[in-house]
Amino acid sequence: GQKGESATFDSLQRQVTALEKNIQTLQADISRHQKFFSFRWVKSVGKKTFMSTGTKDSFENGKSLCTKAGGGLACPHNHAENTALREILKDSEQAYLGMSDVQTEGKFLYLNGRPVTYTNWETGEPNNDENEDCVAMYDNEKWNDIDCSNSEMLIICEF
Ligand code: 293
Ligand code: CA
Repeated sequence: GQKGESATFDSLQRQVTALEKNIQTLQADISRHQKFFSFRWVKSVGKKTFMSTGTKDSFENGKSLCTKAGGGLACPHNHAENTALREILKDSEQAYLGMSDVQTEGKFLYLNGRPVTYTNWETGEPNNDENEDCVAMYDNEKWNDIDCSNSEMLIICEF
């Protein structure tokens, strides 16, 4: 009868109102978490997210740290990604990039073996100064080839 239908309608309306309130709370929580995580160590660009724990280490240790976490060593493939990565660096910090020319001097390859397509070298780099096979980003967003065993490089991973 009509009474039953309107009781069902009232009940549904209350449920919808309650759900709307839940969604609002969740959206506020998500927004707060996004602000918290993007404060320093996390930068998202397109479908990629760069993340650092603040650890400084060598190229090999950095690679394994990122791989174990389910990602890879940060590797910008275009200007937008390069800028996002730079935003994680504090003044005078440097970070290893996921590429090297350890196989053939002067031929930089991504860690999957494909040739590097986007670069942002500092003037005069890469200079292979005393045999440098790895690449690090300076805090000015530019790249320098550098020794792979330098353990003072910030490790930034990508996911
Ligand atoms: C040389 C010349 C410097 C340069 C440096 C780096 C080392 O010392 O101008 O900054 O190499 O390329 O990776
Ligand atoms: Ca160099």
